[in-house]
Amino acid sequence: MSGCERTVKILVAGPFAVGKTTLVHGLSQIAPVSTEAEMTSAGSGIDHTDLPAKKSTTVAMDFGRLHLADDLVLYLFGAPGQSRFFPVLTDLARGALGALVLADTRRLEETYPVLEHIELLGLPYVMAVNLFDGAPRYPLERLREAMDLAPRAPLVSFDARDAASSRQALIALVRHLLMPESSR
Ligand SMILES: Nc1nc2c(ncn2[C@@H]2O[C@H](COP(=O)(O)OP(=O)(O)OP(=O)(O)O)[C@@H](O)[C@H]2O)c(=O)[nH]1
Ligand SMILES: [Mg+2]
Repeated sequence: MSGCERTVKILVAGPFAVGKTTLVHGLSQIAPVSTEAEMTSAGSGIDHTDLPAKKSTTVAMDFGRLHLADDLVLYLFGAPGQSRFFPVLTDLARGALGALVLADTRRLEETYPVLEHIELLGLPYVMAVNLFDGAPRYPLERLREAMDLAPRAPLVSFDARDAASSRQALIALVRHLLMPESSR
């Protein structure tokens, strides 16, 4: 490790099943830590147990590490999505410099409470729309209005299954964090 290497903690937040674990696992250069628990009928009516490909959910956190540049290492902390886990989100946010807040255009309203919580914590953020196959596509400016984003919070779209695309979303966040606080 070089002397001038900087390590930065980043929170990856967003509602249930939006692709947080997929992003952290796709980008991590170490074996990622995951805390997936199998979804059972106990979650019926609470979680979307109707998503056929979704067999597990994050109950504590995802953890991964990514060398984004020679002198910059990101520690990625993926939070659980459901609002009953917001205390975990609060704990994970401690020491984080910023958050990537994921959204799915089929269920945009589910991102509001997460966004509100991140704003309450005072964390700078970038909203990243994960483009699921068949999900509606909207111009980013319309999405910005619909989500009532902070005027300077960047909004990007990406595909969590594609590491290069996820990387770009994180670069947008790092660029935002590098701006002087007065212009964020
Ligand atoms: N089509 C498509 N599927 C995706 C994408 N990202 C994730 N998935 C799938 O969607 C499901 C949910 O992904 P996860 O990464 O587990 O979502 P999560 O946000 O970590 O979910 P929780 O931890 O339960 O809140 C998985 O079956 C993924 O394979 C995407 O960009 N496109
Ligand atoms: Mg997860």
